[in-house]
Amino acid sequence: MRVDLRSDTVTKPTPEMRRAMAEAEVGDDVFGEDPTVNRLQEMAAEMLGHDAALFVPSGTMANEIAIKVWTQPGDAILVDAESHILHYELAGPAVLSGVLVEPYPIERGQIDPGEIERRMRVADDHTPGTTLLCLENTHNRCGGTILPLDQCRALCECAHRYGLRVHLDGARLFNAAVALGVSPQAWTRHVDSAFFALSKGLCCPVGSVLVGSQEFIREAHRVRKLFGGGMRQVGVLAAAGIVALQTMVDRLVEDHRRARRLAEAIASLPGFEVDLETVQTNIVYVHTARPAREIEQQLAAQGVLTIALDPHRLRLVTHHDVDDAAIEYAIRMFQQIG
Ligand code: TLP
Repeated sequence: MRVDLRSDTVTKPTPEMRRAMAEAEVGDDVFGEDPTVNRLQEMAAEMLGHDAALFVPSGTMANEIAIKVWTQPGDAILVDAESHILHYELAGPAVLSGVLVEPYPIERGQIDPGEIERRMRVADDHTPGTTLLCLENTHNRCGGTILPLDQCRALCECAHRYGLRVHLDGARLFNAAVALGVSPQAWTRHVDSAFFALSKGLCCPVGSVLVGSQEFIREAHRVRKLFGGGMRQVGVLAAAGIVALQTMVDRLVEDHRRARRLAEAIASLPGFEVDLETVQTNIVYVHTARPAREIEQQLAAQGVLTIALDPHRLRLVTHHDVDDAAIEYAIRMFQQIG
């Protein structure tokens, strides 16, 4: 058996998506003339409660476009110390936007607005001005944790009080929404820009959607071209995104249920520890007594694929293409190698 728990990015498009892709009406999207892309963007803007949206090739590009639009070279931006932007985007903010990235602490997905306030810089002859606060929900490196709604509101209020913009990395925003049984707007109504990924738990082959005001999206469209992300008859991809928003959101609860089952079973085994409180959606971090790389290899030999992210930390992500039988098999393999 092969059970791929490395990431929800490994999901394949469903048969319904493939049909929609084959039949998609298309046009030149750089001219704004692809009807399928336009429809996806309208749906996304409405679901997230913003005026406009832009289909982009990846989540990384969505974050980097937002940073570019909201800043000037020499500005400072605040990102949490475990964020995707800081860890996995190749210093994009420095390279692409020329900004100083200033990390603030996050603890098991929790952020203290006081820490944001302490790091706020007002521009003068010596100091770069802070112009952007970035948030992440769900939080990848904290274990798929959900940004508490009251914390989101408090953080945005604090940032706005100082004239900062707020961008939300919502790669897995729908996981958070489904887990709490609320609309994604519960978070996005407070922020100036946000994106969600289609290519993770929602199973699309490619794509993310960035939302914001008309003015923000107009500028984001220019920056997308600058970054080489202007695609042409891309309705063939957007068509899968429409199917995803219609059919793949509610089923994310299944991924969460399976992540919990996996987490509880592994937590009971010697040599492994799981902080069950952080298992709120589809990500499970396992702390390993032995080197994580060794466990990763032993599991892989049995067909269970995971990622050793840190020397003693293994990441497991549940998704559409991992069913109950696959989860039980993975648990048996943990028992066997333990
Ligand atoms: N995350 C990937 C890897 O890059 C780590 C994964 O397997 O989880 N924001 C967040 C919170 C993400 O988790 C990711 C992807 C991105 C942005 C970037 O999205 P893509 O891969 O579409 O550029």
